[in-house]
Amino acid sequence: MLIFVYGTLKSGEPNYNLMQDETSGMCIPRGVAYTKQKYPLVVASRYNVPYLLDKPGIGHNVQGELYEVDDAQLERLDRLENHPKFYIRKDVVVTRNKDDTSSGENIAAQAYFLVNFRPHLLELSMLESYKDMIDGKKYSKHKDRDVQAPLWWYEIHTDYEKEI
Ligand code: PCA
Repeated sequence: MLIFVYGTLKSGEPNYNLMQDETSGMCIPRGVAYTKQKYPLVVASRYNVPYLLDKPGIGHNVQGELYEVDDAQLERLDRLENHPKFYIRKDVVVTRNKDDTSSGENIAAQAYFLVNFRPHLLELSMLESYKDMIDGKKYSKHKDRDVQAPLWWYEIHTDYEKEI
């Protein structure tokens, strides 16, 4: 299947190593793509994590990268993204050309969305394309976090109560 990555899994970003290590799964790059619908893409929470919010029609036609993955690689990505507890992997339609978002080809892929997000996230600045250190916000990798999931998830999730 095709997975559309828009955040830290993109080439050059902090979790890209997961897309490159072929020992535990297949992951073939299939180029840059854009969501056909607009979505809010924000960087939020204490660890400056990028989130694609499941709210079509707001934000930008988000730029990302397509990868063809097998079940083993998908399982690995699902583990990193904590699907389906934190992000939810859902269908998304993308296209190769930025100018094609209103017509043109439809490519069926899946992406990791934040579904149960707190409304304040919609007040943040919405990106067209993620890059670590945007607005000085540096992403913290899981191993560098002082508070582990799900204890800090209430910051962005409606499904978790404040625990710390
Ligand atoms: N990793 C996934 C979702 C957000 C993130 O940082 C991605 O790059 O698509």
